[in-house]
Amino acid sequence: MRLIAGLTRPTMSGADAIRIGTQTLSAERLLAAATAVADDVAGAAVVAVHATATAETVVAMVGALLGGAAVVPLPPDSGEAEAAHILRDSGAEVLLAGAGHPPAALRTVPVDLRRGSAGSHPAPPPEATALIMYTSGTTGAPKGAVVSHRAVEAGLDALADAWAWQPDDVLVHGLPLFHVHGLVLGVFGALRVGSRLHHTGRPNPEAYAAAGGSLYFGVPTVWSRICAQPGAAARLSGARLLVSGSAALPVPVFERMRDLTGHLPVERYGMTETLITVSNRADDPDRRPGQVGIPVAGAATRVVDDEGREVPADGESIGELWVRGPMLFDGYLGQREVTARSFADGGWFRTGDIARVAPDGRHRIVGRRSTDMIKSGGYRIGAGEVEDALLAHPGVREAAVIGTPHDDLGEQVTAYVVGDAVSADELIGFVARTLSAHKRPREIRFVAELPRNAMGKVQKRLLSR
Ligand code: MLC
Ligand code: AMP
Repeated sequence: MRLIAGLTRPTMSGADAIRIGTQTLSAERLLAAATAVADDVAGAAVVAVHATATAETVVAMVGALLGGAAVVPLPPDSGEAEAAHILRDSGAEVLLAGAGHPPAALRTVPVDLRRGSAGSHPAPPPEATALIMYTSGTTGAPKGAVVSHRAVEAGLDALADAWAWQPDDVLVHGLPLFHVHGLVLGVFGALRVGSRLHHTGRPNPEAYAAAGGSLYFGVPTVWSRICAQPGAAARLSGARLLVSGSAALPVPVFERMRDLTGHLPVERYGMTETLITVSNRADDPDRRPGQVGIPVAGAATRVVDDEGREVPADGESIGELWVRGPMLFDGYLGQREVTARSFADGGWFRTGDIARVAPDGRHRIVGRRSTDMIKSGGYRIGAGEVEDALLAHPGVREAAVIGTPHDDLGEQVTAYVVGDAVSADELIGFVARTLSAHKRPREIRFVAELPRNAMGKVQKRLLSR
């Protein structure tokens, strides 16, 4: 399978080509165990994977892909409502899970790293769906972004070019295995390039420092925590490239990284729907804080005003960023109209991010069109989804959710609630159990009423940040 072509590289020889926490896998073991999974799921079109940060998850995903299925990563801490939605909406026929997964209303097949099969399965065509990744919009339940093998391959090849990512790199990160960053780049990137992977289990500064890799991935919260431990940061000075993405890297964190590690971090910009479309390059030492770089190979961008007219690349004019390229998704599963609305003529995807471009082509992301999209610790969280979860609690009469500034997480989920005799802790726990822990409000502000306009619509701009 082309997606994992790097597995046969000489760099992947040895018992620990893949290291996840304390688990190790050789390329041969991964392929044998994954082929056994492929035998198990043969004939299934859509397979969900309980996506813990374990070797079982990697084996399950590779196996499902080898078997010709589309993989749906299920965040392991998904609450009942979120998990039920993802499994139902995706049409998953089987759930693959390691030991200790919660019971699911779906045929569950255990993944065993010791099994093996020498069976063969026809390679999926480039247009086949590789992943259906659930991602929050401004309202409603998460939508499934349908991403093809072609898109993943093109996206990863473009990054290998931008970052001079070679088989002799050793990739280190500790990000979750159910989003683009940790999964597509952080697992499939290594398997495609053929560079060894060391996943640290959690993205802890000590674990990053001890890993001794050449290429490191982190979200800004991870880099900020590493910089708060100068001893750990200094141990990254021998790396080749430190890459930050999924949210804006604050200027002081960029500067601390430079001072403590001697590296100018490589910032890059992407989305679930588009994979990574804009990045700084390894061969360009002129990396400045706040700049996310230039379009990667095969990608193109436009920055447009409200009428869709391109604004000048003068480093000043701002507009919505549109992107195009072979790494884009095919659409939202079962949502033809929403998909159509998210594209402009010519195959341009409307990102919803506000950007400006300098005359030399370097991009900056300066904000988002909607206040209802929150980025907390690099996780994308829709305000509407959290409001719906809060409103399902009997003690909540009204709820309005916004992102407020947070030193560690970038933004935190803050909920304004009109409630009846319910505590903040109760509501925070309720959302964590209904959706997932990272979507829980970090703060509840109880109010007598929400500010509304004459039409009755909540005026979120009047809620203090
Ligand atoms: C705390 N916990 C609770 C809880 N309070 N659980 C239930 N109810 C409560 N009330 C638990 C959590 O389950 C978790 O357990 C632990 O406390 C800490 O969780 P947390 O609060 O989420 O940790 P935090 O410190 O906030 O995490 C920071 C972080 C995390 C950086 C580690 O935000 C993270 O992993 N971010 C990465 C997001 C990411 O990969 N985004 C990429 C999107 S792709 P436990 O068991 O887990 O310890 C993308 C495209 C692109 O954006 O461009 O890349
Ligand atoms: P997700 O769908 O979780 O992949 O989140 C995508 C969003 O993350 C984008 O629309 C941006 O708002 C944000 N994002 C990703 N990378 C960056 C970056 N380098 N700088 C600023 N925002 C980013």
